[in-house]
Amino acid sequence: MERTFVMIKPDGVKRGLVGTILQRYEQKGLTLVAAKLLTVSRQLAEEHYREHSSKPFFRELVDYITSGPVFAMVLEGENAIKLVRLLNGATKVEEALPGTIRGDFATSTTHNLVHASDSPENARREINLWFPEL
Ligand code: FUP
Repeated sequence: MERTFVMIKPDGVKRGLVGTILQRYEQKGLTLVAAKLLTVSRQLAEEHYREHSSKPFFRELVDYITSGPVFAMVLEGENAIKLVRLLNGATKVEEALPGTIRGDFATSTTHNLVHASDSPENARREINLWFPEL
């Protein structure tokens, strides 16, 4: 069993897509281990996205992720990290295929609805950062 950190970003919460998105993960067979709705501090946002701190879009990314509540969760299942990223779809909006969450609901690469850990190392780091109690 593998665990991954997943977040429905502020546009997903504002658009009322939490239930729809969560349903896709659950229907696939992933199990919800922990979840919370929270407004993200700049400190947490900058730590979460620290690998992007030198990128031109970093400020916009931090502004966006702190702009309203997010729904953060930990999902568990076999190959959970890869599976969630498949369900989410490609990062770039023009590459996200229909049938994926981004492909079906997102219209912007920055406002792309969901985040999920991309490796076992990052999953560990992100779960510790967002759910230190686990
Ligand atoms: P992902 O792992 O799919 O979240 O994608 P990345 O880690 O590559 O990017 C993190 C976030 O940066 C993305 F969710 C969206 C944002 N981003 C941009 O705003 N512009 C870009 O050119 C690339 C990424």
